Amino acid sequence: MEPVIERPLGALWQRYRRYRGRFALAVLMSTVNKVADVVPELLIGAAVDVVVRGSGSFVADLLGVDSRHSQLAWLAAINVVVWVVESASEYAAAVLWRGLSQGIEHDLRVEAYDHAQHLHLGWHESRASGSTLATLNDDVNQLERMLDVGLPAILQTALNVLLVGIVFAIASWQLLLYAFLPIPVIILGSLVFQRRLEPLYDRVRGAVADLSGALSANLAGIATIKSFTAEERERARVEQVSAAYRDTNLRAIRASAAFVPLVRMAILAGFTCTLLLGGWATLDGELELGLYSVLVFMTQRLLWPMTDVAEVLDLYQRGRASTARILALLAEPVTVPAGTRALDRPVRGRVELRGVRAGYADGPDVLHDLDLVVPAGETHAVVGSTGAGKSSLLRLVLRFDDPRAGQVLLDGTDVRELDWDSLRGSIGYVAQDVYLFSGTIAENIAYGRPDATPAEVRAAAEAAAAADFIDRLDGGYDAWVGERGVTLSGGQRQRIALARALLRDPALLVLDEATSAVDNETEAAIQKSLRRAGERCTTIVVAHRLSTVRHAHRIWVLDGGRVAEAGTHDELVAADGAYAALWRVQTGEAVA
Ligand code: M5T
Ligand code: MG
Repeated sequence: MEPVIERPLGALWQRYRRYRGRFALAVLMSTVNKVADVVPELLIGAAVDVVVRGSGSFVADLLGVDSRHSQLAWLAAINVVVWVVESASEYAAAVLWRGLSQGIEHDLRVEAYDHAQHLHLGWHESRASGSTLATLNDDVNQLERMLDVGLPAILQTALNVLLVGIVFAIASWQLLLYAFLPIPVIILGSLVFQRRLEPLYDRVRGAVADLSGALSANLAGIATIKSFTAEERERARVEQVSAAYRDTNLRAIRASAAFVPLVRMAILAGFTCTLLLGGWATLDGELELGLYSVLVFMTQRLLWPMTDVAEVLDLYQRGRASTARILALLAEPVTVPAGTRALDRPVRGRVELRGVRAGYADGPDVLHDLDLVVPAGETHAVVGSTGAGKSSLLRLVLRFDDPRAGQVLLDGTDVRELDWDSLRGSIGYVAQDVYLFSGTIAENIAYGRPDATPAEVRAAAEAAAAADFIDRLDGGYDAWVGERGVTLSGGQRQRIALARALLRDPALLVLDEATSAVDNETEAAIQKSLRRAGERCTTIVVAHRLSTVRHAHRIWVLDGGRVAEAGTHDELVAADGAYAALWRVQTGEAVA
């Protein structure tokens, strides 16, 4: 279950306290800007007043200037200054708000990615990678519009109401009431709409994650789709997910768009009141003409931006839904936290499993009551039919998972107590499905030791019997592999992965079918160098091809998550059990 985030924007505010100074500055600039924005309107009124009343005008009183011409010149001068202030503060506000939104977005993206990296492997495996990607990318970007456009707009509207309210209050209490008539309606409407929109936008964000999940899964499996000519079917599936996104979005848009007419009707009412009642009052001599014109302009200026309230509400809801998803990811607990103990150096690589019982998620046990010891410096093999639990056992040693019962120990210390550097830093691991990063061959080999010299990289490649084919590649060690470069064969990829593990010079080498895809001759070459490497480290090898493991100090035969037999190759063949039967099949004796 995903953690539920109550009041996500409040939580965001708490989280980014460090931005409060910049936030305050942005608010200040927006305020200056807004004030400077209202002044010209007042100046219009004052100008009308000058023309109408002359030496009795407001400006004449204020500045003590009699001539109408100089009064107007004064007004023009003030106007120029105000416009300069307005433009400068507008620029400053825009830069500050954008900087704020970009900064928060960047921090959130990096923090969320880093947190996701530390989450349990099982968490990643249990959900579509595209859905996590949607949160890290799409949801984070969604914040931009809210912080960039939404927040300043809310602030501007609030300031508008305040400033115009002050002017009205000074002018006429009655008109203040009329002009502000629409505001309670708009506020009430916003609250109602917000409640209605909230679940709709949560669903929109969910649909985005589904869509992104489907797309990235399909792109990753494009070769399979083609080989089964499933393009039509996949198109239909993507169409379906995309239609679901379109429809949830449309529902949200329809609901939020209904708010605009409501706002407009309320505004119309307020504007009509000021226009008519104010006009009548002026005709009756109760209101100065200058003031009347200011009030009419002001009502326009006050109410017009209110139509944006609907759009801002929309931005706010979208941003809120996205923030909730990002914060939910950040609140996801790290269920396999690092320990704090460091191993004494040099690490020897002794591995022990004591009464280990393990399984995945809510599923049944995959390993039952497993006891197994790999003394330091020895090479042990784990064999058994597919699904017997070999990879699961290795995952426990690397602590990708924790056992349900029992203990996994490295050099006599429970792996749960070890820090990652002592545990994973001591292990060279080649996974059953090799992953190469987009980059050069050399970068891939040096992935676990980025400071390795070219000579060390070459030596590791030679030990993995990869040097020959790398030399033949266009570009050699600088050839690009992975997403943007040459695609290597299965066996070539395995050898790069093996070189990568060997370059670490690990205390414990863990190989999961690391040579399954190479030919017998290459495998023999690799075996030779592995035996040499094995003199310096402890090795656990999983293999189906028994010739790979026959020289191991000890072979553990797993069956259904239990140790069925264990011993050297010769002992197991002599025991004439499951291993011996398998050996006969592989050497062809059984056929005869
Ligand atoms: C052993 C189950 C799998 C199998 C059993 C990795 C993984 C495995 N399993 C899960 O339920 N979730 C998982 O994420 O565990 O699987 P294994 O350890 O991968 O078997 P193996 O390595 O001996 O098999 P193979 O084919 O690699 O030789 O029941 O469903
Ligand atoms: Mg496996």
